[in-house]
Amino acid sequence: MRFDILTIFPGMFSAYLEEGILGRAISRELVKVGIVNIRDFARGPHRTTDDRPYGGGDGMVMKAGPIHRALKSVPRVKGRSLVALLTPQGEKFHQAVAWELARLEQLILVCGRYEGVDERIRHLGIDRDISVGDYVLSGGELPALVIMDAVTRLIPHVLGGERSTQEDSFENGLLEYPQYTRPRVFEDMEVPAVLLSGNHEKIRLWRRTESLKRTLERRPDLLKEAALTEEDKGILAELKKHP
Ligand code: 4FV
Repeated sequence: MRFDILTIFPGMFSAYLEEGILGRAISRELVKVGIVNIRDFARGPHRTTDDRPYGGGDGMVMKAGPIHRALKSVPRVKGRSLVALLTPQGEKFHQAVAWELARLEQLILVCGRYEGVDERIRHLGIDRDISVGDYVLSGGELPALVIMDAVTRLIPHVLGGERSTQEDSFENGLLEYPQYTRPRVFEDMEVPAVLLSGNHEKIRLWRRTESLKRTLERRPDLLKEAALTEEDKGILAELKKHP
């Protein structure tokens, strides 16, 4: 998978691309990342990438020209390639979208700054607008990193044998169950005995019950979409009887 990032702050990415799961995926060439500095495609003595909004108002708007030229400079990978603009006005990013994007050969992410980008850039090669959440950030760089992280984890072999995404929150439409590790007692709090029992069926049932309980308490909206088994429905009925 290849990510190409269009930004006026390329330095914001370096550290994140050298560390952790993303850094390792890049060093193992499971993922390639190209960073394009939009300012390199700006013209004029000051190579400006922004200007005042037509119609007045506060703040500045990113000019279409530098973004358009930067976008045209990105070599397209054969196969499925998509250009997304990160914006609060976009479709909401969630795990199913991450899976969809993880099936691409190339994902090009355009990071806005200032009050946003000139609307006309949307008609010049942007396939989708994506939002990582209903809040306003100072730029699209963090959303780009969020999407790169969530998508990279889903690429085969990135997580390696020791880890699969199957148990992740949202993977099965539910929140994940509580996790514990050594020491067995911490601050007088003991690890639930079932987890030390070695009884895999009991452990599986406890974890499923805890997932359903936590989802019912914190995100009941997810239960509508989740693929629930008859066993799940039985557990939920019990949970609702004894909240
Ligand atoms: C954002 C979001 C976001 C808005 C104006 C960048 C900022 C500035 N992007 N999900 N939430 N973008 O807040 O994706 O240009």
